[in-house]
Amino acid sequence: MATDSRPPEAWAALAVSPPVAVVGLGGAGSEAVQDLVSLGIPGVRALAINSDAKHLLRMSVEERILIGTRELRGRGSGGDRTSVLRAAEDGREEILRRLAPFEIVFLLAGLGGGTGSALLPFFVRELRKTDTLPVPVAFLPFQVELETNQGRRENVEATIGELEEMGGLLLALANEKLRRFESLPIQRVFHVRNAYLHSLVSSLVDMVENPSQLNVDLASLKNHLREAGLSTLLVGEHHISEPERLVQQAISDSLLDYHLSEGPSALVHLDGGANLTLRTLDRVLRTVRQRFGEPQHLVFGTRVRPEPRDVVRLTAVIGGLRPRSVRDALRPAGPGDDADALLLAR
Ligand SMILES: Nc1nc2c(ncn2[C@@H]2O[C@H](COP(=O)(O)OP(=O)(O)OP(=O)(O)O)[C@@H](O)[C@H]2O)c(=O)[nH]1
Ligand SMILES: [Mg+2]
Repeated sequence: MATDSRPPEAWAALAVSPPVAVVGLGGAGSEAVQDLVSLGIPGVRALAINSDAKHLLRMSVEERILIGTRELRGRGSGGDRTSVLRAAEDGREEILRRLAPFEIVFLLAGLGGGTGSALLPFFVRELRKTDTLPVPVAFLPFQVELETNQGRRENVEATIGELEEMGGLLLALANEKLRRFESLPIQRVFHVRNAYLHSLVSSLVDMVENPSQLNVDLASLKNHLREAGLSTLLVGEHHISEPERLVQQAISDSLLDYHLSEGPSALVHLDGGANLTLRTLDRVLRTVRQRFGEPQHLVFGTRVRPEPRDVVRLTAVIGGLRPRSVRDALRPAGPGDDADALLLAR
């Protein structure tokens, strides 16, 4: 076994903060990234990639990349995935070179248009060939968009089909689940969803960057997520006296209707104060295990702040959901849909 006999200061170089990037693909993805930046994501690099020059110019994201200037002339694709794919091939080397330094890259896209829908599976496939872990986040369009626009529906189905075929992690967030906020202005509604994502990005960075007593190292975190399959995100905050309610509430607020498959997986992160006890953690984990039928892989981490706090915040990625549930999210629930499966998050 080779050992490193250098003084500990020299090891510090190996423990530098994990570089995480959030990358918006197409219009909706870029807007989501911009919103994440506005919520504050210290230490996380933000990029926006689009085929629409006008839209990209409006973005205040630190790195912006225009693709397809030759074919699409900076005008967006108008829903044409095929020409976006050609453009992506042209820009592949340059974009991958820029993404190479990062350990974890969130790829955000609203499905239905041409740009985000084509680039999401493209870069997931490319990054999976490297050491960088891609975390694809797909925003599923509102039902009304799918009912009134056949082209959008076809783009969504093609993209989901490709991502499912590839397997591995896919985080799907359904816009339809945001209807419960329908009295809010539209941008505010998307902001609610982006706040969920913000919580996930911050928790992941936290887990590996702020070592605490219950810390998850970067390698195990990446391995866990790599295998998670179709996943949903749970986020919630509640008084520390009721850890069970914290989990229940996060489940009922989740942004995807889903069915559980055999052996789901769970990544659980708790953010609390100095008074966060092992008992509270235990009650949270026990509730997660009860609700998700004994996840086969459970990884957890905590962030304990120096001062006591009344509330504890939960962020969890529940993986191993049934692939067909993404398609279910694309049509209204009918009678008997849930009969064969445990359906949560309603
Ligand atoms: N503008 C916006 N649209 C969103 C958001 N979240 C989801 N969407 C939906 O995202 C889908 C894709 O739209 P765009 O992102 O504009 O499409 P695009 O990827 O830029 O593709 P093209 O413009 O066709 O090249 C649509 O169904 C939108 O309704 C959001 O935060 N902002
Ligand atoms: Mg666009």
